Amino acid sequence: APVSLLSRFRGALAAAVLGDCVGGEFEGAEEVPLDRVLQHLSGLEDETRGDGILQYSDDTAMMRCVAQSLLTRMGFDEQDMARSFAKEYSLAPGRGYGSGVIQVLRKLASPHLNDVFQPARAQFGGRGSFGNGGAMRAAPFALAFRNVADVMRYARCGAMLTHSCSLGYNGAVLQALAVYLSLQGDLAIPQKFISKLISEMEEMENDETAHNDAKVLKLAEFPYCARLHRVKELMEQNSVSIEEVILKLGNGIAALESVPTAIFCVLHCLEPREGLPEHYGGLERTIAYSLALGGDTDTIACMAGAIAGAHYGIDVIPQSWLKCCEGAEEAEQLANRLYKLYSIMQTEG
Ligand code: R7I
Ligand code: MG
Ligand code: MG
Repeated sequence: APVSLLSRFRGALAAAVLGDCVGGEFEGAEEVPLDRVLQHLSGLEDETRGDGILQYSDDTAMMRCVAQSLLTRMGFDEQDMARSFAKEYSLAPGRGYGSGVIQVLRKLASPHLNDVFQPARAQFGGRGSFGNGGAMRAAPFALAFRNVADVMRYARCGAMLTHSCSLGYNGAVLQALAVYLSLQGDLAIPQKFISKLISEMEEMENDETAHNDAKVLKLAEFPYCARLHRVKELMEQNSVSIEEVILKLGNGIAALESVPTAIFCVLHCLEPREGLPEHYGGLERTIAYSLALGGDTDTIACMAGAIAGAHYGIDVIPQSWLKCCEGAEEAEQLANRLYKLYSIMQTEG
């Protein structure tokens, strides 16, 4: 049966939280044997584990702020979103935030701040952060706006509240775009999906600031497009090793080293793969595969989860897995509310 749009909305946010919660176990691990991943995941089926035993991290905390702010303001309001991030951080500073972004979040709490984008611009010697913190929370933008230009524009602005380097905010744009296309059912034709991502990112990266950042950081001229072309090449290969994925796409905390990787995880797991249990569906494969890459596992699984969840919908996510994740239920509720907002926008044109 076709997957309803509401099911896709709920799947996107719930699977993002799932990825964050189950990925926390391996964050920063260099190599994660598949056996350990599968053991970790099958442990979630144990009834005695109790509700919400796996805590969410900064990825989910900030994604919730984005969704909440888009809902209460019925659109993007930078002041409100900035305040929401700052408040969330002050209430729960121990969620594993990046070491740089903490300074931004502290400054955003100041009542005397006029320009909410200024603290982000002061990061890392004035170039801004290229971390994946903008991308990890970008999914709700794809659920809040009808057309692709708005999704991209506001995902960019929302990321710039903490990540002013083009590598940081363009990673967020790419992640929001991937979720958006997945919601539309575009993953049914993977080649079309990746080609659309490349053509949109060609436009995003055709920009003086982006070219300059790429040059300073000694990257290809169109860094995201270059990575997406590698994703395409890996898709065309008969077999791909974990080592090759890490080498060609990365698994690190930089947005460039993780957003294209998350996209690859989803595409690679559309089909059954050797080493992954036969009873796993695509969503379960995507989560397991993301963890097996090691590195920034919570964030890569969170981003891959959002894209995959938007494709498969909520109904195929194992209930036992969701039950173990703190905040999974709230994510579904936020998705329900975003769906309502989306429906209103649709009728009003
Ligand atoms: O990007 P950010 O919010 O971190 C997100 C990550 C996710 O994995 C979360 O799960 C959490 O664990 O953290 O936080 P930032 O502090 O902006 O960036 C993360 C890290 O990337 C920084 O602490 C730096 O180590 C590195 N980094 C940079 N290093 C040098 N120069 C980011 N930008 C730069 C840079 O310009
Ligand atoms: Mg985290
Ligand atoms: Mg992380």
